Formats: sequence, C-alpha cells, structure tokens
Amino acid sequence: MSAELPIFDSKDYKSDLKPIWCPGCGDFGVLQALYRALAAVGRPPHEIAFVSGIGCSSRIPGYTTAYGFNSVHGRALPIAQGIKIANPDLLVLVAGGDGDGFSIGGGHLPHAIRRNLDLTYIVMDNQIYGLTKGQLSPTSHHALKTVTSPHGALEAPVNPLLMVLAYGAPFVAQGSPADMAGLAQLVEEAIRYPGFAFVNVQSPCVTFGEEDWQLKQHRAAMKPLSSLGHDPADLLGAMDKARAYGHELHTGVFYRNPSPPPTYEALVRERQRAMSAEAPPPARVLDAFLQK
Ligand SMILES: Cc1ncc(C[n+]2csc(CCOP(=O)(O)OP(=O)(O)O)c2C)c(N)n1
Ligand code: SF4
Repeated sequence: MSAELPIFDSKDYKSDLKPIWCPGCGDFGVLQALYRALAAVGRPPHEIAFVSGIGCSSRIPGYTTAYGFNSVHGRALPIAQGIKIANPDLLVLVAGGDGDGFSIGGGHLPHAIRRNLDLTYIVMDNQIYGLTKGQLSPTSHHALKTVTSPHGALEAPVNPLLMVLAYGAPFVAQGSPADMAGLAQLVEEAIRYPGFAFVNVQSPCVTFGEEDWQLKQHRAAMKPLSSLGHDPADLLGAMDKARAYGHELHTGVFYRNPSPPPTYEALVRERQRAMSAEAPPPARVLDAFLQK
C-alpha cells in the first residue's frame, strides 16, 4: 500500500491574520509570491520557521502558517542561524527590510554568508524606512529628500547585490512583485538551493517611497537577466550586472554557485560526530579546565 503524500496549496500557508500594510504596498505581492513558492516546494507549514526583524516588511511571518518570530530590529539573521543549527531539518526563511538588513543588521550579513547555512533571506528593499514613517535608508539613492534628509541625501547607497556577491553568497537573485510569477519562481529556487540564498525584492512603499519608482515603473524598467544572455554560473558576470543596482532593474538569478559549498549545519554535525568518540562523559567535561 503506498502512503499518500499531502499536497499543499497556496492557501495552506495563509494565516488568519489580515495584513495591515497600506493598500498598494509592494509587500502584498511579495507575500503572494511567497505563498506560491511554498506551495510549489510543498513542505508542511509545521516544518517551516520564518524569522524577521522589525519593520513593515518584517510583519510577513505573521501572515503565514509557518512558525514565526517577528524578532528584534536587525537581528533576524543571528536568530535564524541559531534555529537552523539547533534543528537543521526545518526549512528556515528570513525576511525584513533594507533598513533591518543592511543598516542596523548589516554587521550580521557577512557572517551569515561566510558560514553558509541553508537559509533563504528575502529583503523587501523599498529604499526607505517605512514603519517609522519615511526616514533615509541604506539603499536610498543619493540626493533623496526625506524627513531625515530634507536637503537631499549626501551619501551614496549601499549596493546589496554586489555586497552579498562579494561576501560569497552562493545564490543571489532580484525580483519585483510587478512580475509575481517571476518572483514566486525566484523564491522557490532560493528555497530549493542548498545553502545561503539571498533574494532582493524591489518592493515599493506607496506611502513614503518615490512616486516614480512604483510597480508601474518597475513593469516598464524590468530587464530579465535571462533575456540579456547572462549565465548565472558566471560570478564575475553577476558582479558586473549587479553594479547597475540603482540604475537598472535587472531581475532573475544573478548567481547560482554550480558546486554548492558545504553548509555550516552539516559541518557542525560532522564535527560533533568526529568528536563524540573522544568526548569525556558529561560528568567529566569540566576536568579539562581544572588546574593541574
Ligand atoms: C533597536 C531598534 N532601533 C530602531 C528601531 C526603530 N525602527 C523600527 S523599524 C525601523 C526601520 C524600518 O525600515 P526597514 O527595515 O527598511 O523596513 P520597512 O518598514 O521599510 O519595511 C526602525 C529604525 C527599533 N524598532 N529598534
Ligand atoms: S509605510 Fe510603506 S512599507 Fe509600510 S506598509 Fe505602508 S506602503 Fe508598505
């Protein structure tokens, strides 16, 4: 007798909580794309842990049926890493805004990437602090006028795509909810990639974001990397395309390391196995620290 495997639908990942984002916020589209991607991957909700920081975008775990942790501003990645090391069988998703991920949480990004845990990190990059009402963010463009830069930003924005590629992220993609099917496919690919997968989503803030950088403009500006003949296995080509961040809207997979490096959680388990043979019994663990 063959066991029936459950098949999941987008609605199985939708919680009863109603999103309180402003009507038209790009994050609605990201959520829909995520439901589709999760349904395509087919892991049951109780096998998924979804961690975020603080921000409008960081509300997203609450709108899913996965285990969720809307944590502390900028600290989603360390918490997600702890969860994944403790329980490597969980599918661990991480999400937040550009402020959360590249400003206050920016110090965690290189370390999460160099450890290469099997996490999917989705940043809803709206180039502004939405939740706190429109301050300058690390991806705000030069000269942008906001409540904290009334005469225009003096500094250049960070380039998240180039940054994560430089740190060695094995999977890097960018999408927009202006192409929902394309975004769902990118998120699905990111989840399926066995290592740290980063998806930068251009997700417009209708309330505090720039009027001329909304979904309508995305639709007109999107340049799928596949149509440019880009080979996702080509790291230098990916970096070259990523340099256009802020000027061109390249969408698709920038980089997919064809030889996925070992994940940190696998290395930890291997080390544990290797050392357990020579480990002292629990009662004698502290002996090594006693003065002779
Ligand atoms: C330690 C700490 N510092 C500052 C804040 C205030 N704060 C909350 S959300 C946020 C930024 C939100 O912007 P972003 O992360 O880009 O997310 P968005 O709201 O745009 O989705 C800030 C500064 C906080 N909650 N905690
Ligand atoms: S303030 Fe901006 S980012 Fe926040 S919910 Fe409204 S549109 Fe979305």
